[in-house]
Amino acid sequence: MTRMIHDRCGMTLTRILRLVLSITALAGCVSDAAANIILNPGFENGSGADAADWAEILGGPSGFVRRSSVSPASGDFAAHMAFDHIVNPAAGGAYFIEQNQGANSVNTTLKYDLRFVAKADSTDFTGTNMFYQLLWLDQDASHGGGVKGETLTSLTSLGLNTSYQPFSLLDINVPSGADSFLLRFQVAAGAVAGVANGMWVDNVSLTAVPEPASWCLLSAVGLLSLAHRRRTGSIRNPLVTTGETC
Ligand SMILES: [Ca+2]
Repeated sequence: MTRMIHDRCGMTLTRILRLVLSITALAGCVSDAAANIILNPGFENGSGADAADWAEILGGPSGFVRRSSVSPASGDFAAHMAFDHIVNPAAGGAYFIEQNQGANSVNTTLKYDLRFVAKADSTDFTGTNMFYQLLWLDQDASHGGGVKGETLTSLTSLGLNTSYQPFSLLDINVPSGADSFLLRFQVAAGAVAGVANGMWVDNVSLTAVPEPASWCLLSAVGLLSLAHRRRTGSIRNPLVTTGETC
C-alpha cells in the first residue's frame, strides 16, 4: 500500500512538473518575443549630446547630430539631427545617428520587427530627405564579409510630420550570411539655400519574431491537452480518491 501511494504521488508530481514546465516554456516564448536587441533604445544613457551605444555622424558643415532633452517622445532624451541653411552655408550634407552591433548580434533563423517613433521640425521638406536605413552585415567575414542586405526607407514619403508617430518594418528576414546589423537614421540636406529642418527619433526597438512552431507550439498543445484531461476526469487526483497525503 505504501508503495502504491508513492507511485501515485510520484505520477501526480510528474504531471504537476510537466504543467509547470509547459507554463515556463510559454512564458519563455513571450519573453523572447519582447526582447529588444537595440542598446540604449530611448537615448536615455550617454554623456551630454553623445548617446551611449550610438554614433553621431556629421557629414556636412551646416548641421548637427545630438542627444537632446528638448523634445523627447518618452523619458528625458531623444536623438535630434538637423541642418540650417538659413544661417549657415547651403552645402550638401548628411547628418545621421547609427548603431552598429558586433558579429553574432542577430539570429539568421529568425525574423525581426523594427519599430521607432519619429517627427520632423517642419513639414517643408524642400531640399531634404529623411530616412532610416538597415544594413545586414557579415562582420566576422565568415561569408565573405561586407553588406549582405539593405533596406532604405524614406520617412518623408511615409508622412513624417511635426508630431511623433510610430513607424515600423515587420517580419524582416535576415539575409543569408549576415551576422549583425547597422541601423541608421539620417537627414540628407541638398545644397539649397534658405531652408532648415531636422528629425527626432526615440523608442527604437528591434525584436526577434518567435517561430510559431517548434517547441513553443508543442508546449501549448501539451498544456491544453493536460487541461482537457483534467476537465474530463481522465487524470485522477489521488488525494481525492484515497484521502491519502503525499
Ligand atoms: Ca527617450
